[in-house]
Amino acid sequence: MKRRVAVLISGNGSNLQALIDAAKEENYPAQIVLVISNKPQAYGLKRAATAHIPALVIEHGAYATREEFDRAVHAALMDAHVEILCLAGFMRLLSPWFVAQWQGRMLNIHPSLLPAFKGAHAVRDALAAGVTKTGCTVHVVTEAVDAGPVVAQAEVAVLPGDTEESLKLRIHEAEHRLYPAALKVLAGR
Ligand code: 4DW
Ligand code: GAR
Repeated sequence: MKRRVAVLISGNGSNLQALIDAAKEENYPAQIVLVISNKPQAYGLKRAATAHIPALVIEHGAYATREEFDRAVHAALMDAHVEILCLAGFMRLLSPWFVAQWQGRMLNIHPSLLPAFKGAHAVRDALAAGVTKTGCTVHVVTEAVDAGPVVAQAEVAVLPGDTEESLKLRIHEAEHRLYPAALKVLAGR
C-alpha cells in the first residue's frame, strides 16, 4: 500500500510538482493525497488542481494563535488519513505540539548543505560566504528549525558569475530530484 502524503506550501510549489510527478510512477511508495497552503494566492494550488489533488487553504491570519492554526492543519491531515507530511516552501513556523504529532514523519527541504546556511536566505548567504559548493538538504523536521536528522543531500557547484537567481535555479533543479528520492526513503521505511 502506498503511504498517504500531504504537502504543505506557501508559494510556487515547484517541489510539490516534483513530488506529484514522481508519485505518478507505478512503483513509487507514496501518493500525494492533500495539499495545504496558508496563502490563498500560492501558485502551487493551481498545480494541485491540475493534478486533481484535493487542496485546502488554511490562512494563518484567520486564527488567533499559532497553536489554533496548527490544530486546524492537523485536523485536516487527520481527516485525509495522512501518514507523512512534506514541507515544500512552507513558511510558517510550526509549534512544538504540531512537531510532536508528526515526529519522524515530517520532512522539509532546505536550499543548502545543512548545517551550513540555516535560515530564510540560505542561497544569498552561501553566495556571500564565497563557497564554491552548496546544495540542498531534505531533513526530518524537529522543534529546532533546520536542525533535524538529514535524510538526503545533493551538492551544487557555485559557478563564477553566479547571481542569487542563477544559483537558486541550479539548486532548484537539484531539489526536484532530491525531494522525491528522500520521500521514497522515508515512505519505504
Ligand atoms: C522555516 C522555518 C521557520 C519559518 C519559516 C520556514 C523552514 C521550514 C519550516 C516551516 N515550518 C517549520 C519549519 C521548521 O523547520 N520547523 C518548524 N516549523 N517547527 C518562520 O519562522 N516563519 C515565520 C513567518 C514568515 C512569513 O510568514 O513570511 C513565522 O513567524 O512563522
Ligand atoms: C525551495 O528552494 C526550498 O528549498 C526553500 O523554498 C523553496 C520553495 O520553492 N525553502 C526554504 O528556504 C526553507 N527555509 P517551491 O515553492 O518552488 O517548492
